Amino acid sequence: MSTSMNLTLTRLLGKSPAEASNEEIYTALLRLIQEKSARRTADAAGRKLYYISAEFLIGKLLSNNLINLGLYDEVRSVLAEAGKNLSDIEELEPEPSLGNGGLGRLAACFLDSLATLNLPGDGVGLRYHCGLFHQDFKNGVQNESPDYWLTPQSAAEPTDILFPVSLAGKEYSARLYRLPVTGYEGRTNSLNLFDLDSVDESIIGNGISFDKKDIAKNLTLFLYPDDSDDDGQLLRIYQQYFMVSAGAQLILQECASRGCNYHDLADYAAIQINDTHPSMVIPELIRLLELHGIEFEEAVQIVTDTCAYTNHTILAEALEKWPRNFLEQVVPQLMPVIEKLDALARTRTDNEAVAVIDKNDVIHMAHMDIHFTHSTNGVAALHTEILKNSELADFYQLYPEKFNNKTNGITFRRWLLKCNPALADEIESLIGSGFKKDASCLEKLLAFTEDKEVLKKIAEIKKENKKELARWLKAKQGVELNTEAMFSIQSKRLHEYKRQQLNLLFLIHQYFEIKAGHKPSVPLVSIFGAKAAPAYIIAKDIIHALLTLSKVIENDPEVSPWMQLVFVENYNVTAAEKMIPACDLSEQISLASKEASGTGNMKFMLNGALTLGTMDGANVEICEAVGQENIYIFGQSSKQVIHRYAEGDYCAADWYEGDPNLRRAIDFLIGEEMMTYGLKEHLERLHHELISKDWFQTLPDFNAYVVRKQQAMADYAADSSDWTRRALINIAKAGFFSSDRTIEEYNRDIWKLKS
Ligand code: 26Q
Repeated sequence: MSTSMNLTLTRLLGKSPAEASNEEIYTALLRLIQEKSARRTADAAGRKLYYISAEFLIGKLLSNNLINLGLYDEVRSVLAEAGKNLSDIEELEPEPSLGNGGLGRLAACFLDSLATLNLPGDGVGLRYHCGLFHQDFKNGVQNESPDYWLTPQSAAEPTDILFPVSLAGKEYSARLYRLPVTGYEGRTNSLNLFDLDSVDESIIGNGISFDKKDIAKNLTLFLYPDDSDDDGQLLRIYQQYFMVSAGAQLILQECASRGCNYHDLADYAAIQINDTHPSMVIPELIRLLELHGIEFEEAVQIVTDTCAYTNHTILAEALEKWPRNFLEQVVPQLMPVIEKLDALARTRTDNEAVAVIDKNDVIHMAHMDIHFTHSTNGVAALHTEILKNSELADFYQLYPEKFNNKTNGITFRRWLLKCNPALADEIESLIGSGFKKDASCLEKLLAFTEDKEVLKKIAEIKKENKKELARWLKAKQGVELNTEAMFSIQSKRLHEYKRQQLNLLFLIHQYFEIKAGHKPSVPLVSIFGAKAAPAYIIAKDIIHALLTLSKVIENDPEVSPWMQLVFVENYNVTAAEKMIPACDLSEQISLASKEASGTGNMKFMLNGALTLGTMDGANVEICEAVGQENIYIFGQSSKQVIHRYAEGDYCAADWYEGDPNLRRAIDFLIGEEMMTYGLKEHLERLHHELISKDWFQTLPDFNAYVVRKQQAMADYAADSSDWTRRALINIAKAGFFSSDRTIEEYNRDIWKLKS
């Protein structure tokens, strides 16, 4: 019985926990967290990091904060004694989905690691009223609705700190909100989110539609407003400038209050630009420094020394570029600065390909970043090599010293301690608690790979996690999972390069095999979680095909005992925390060279799944860490893919014509079974896309994928103890993928902060 925690909660509640409702306890716990975290804030000594990002996919905070403040076990037991269940209380917290995938989740993991490592590092972003849309399925089609997360008790505290921001010549006032970021046995930093008081949720109409021109009311309503038209794109620019202008003013104000005279800004601040979305911070800071009387050339040097840029993508279409007239309209005050930056860059090289403003009057944000920051990094070893040797080769030639790699990582506090407490406890009982702060300690688990008792325990934990996922899905979506089956999971944003469609073709192939009497070695439950951008037609068609196939399988008694296809609605951090610990086979099947890193791959590995993947992104480093025998690699290499793109000779139709199995699987999409449950237009469009374009080369990797996946299933069925042994090796080797390691590298090479 923890008397002091009982007393604290009773004080906060004004009554005993037993008498309080779950809502009251939730509010009291938020206040407890506030009190405890406030005691751990401290001013930076020397440089302070500002991680500026359009996304912070933080996920639910309650339990994570309790864990990081060392209160979780005590609170849980006091509540249990009062007949309350902490996980019921967790349910009351809405998830802040302020990001759409890897880049936003990475920012959240980095904040956790910074605070845990006692480094002064704050986030700077936007206080969106609705995070990424809420997804549900109607008639097998994705439907989007607003995802409100702000509640009266919401943890982001408004402040009286306001900054003027000029948008299209009109003055607005950005208000700062602060969210405490608690480190695990570390310090408390802050996530600084800006908002506009006049934003008005009542303008949201059908689904997620709203008047895109009413900036005063719509500015921070949504993360990723639909940008399929000009107004949507302009709104993105409004959002981005609002964020960076207020952010730059906050940074200058904080540094000045610590004694900075602006000439020495780089001694007080390090600014990390998370992809190109916050790139306008460069010209904005230069503009502000000039207003403080600093000459242009010196201002450029100061900003270059202060800022660093991270690239998260090699897809050319995701590299932001804006027509000059868009920026002229929204941020005319930046144009003279951007023009001078363009002219300055042209004095360094006459290579037109690296211009800030190109011949067509298009402004390339990534180019501005590379010229005018001191560091450009990729997010996995292979990704950085591809940037240096192909995508950004011209820049690498110009500034070889600026390029460096920082392989991504994940915080083990959320992705092990929080989401898989049984596994964390088992690890602690085997190797002690050191791994919670020093992930490399996990290697000590290698001493147990031949210990049958340990393997049995690890297998039991996995089984229990599968049952837990099954209970959750039953309650949420009414589906029953066969927990005796192997669980394969592909959860990530829906994108053609990630190739959910390859998994789809495998499942169709498997369906045919079962119908032909070739039963697989083990029943398979294939679980998907993914949101498609609302305007991304083919991505939505892929979701539709998967949902339709799911029905076909479910309604076929010959097939359904052997395979199941489940699409988890509204995949978000909360869902990921349930799914990842229950996974046997982690699907990381992007077209080699296209996935910058991936971070889901790391989460699955840490939770004891084996990876089925291509040699792409961080899969390459996972493969090196665990060894070929503990991972299932298949498919073309990045070199082959890059070569094929360069030659331009890929012809999907040839592959389709040349392989009867493949042809059978693709044609199934428009066959009778699928048409019984699905929509002709969607299925025909996907069918046509696959045989006429297949831009991400699904077809050449199909056979290799089928073979490797069936091998994984056979291995799983043949010797479950050996499977668990290999899973344990994956867990033991996951230490490198801790975001604590990543942050230490950023700090060593780029930020140079003092703890
Ligand atoms: C760009 C222009 C216009 C509209 C939207 C965008 C846009 C929005 C979001 C472009 C990219 C993103 C998000 C990218 C992202 O999440 N990238 C992922 O970053 C992870 C962290 O580094 C990597 O692990 C993943 O490989 C990468 O896909």
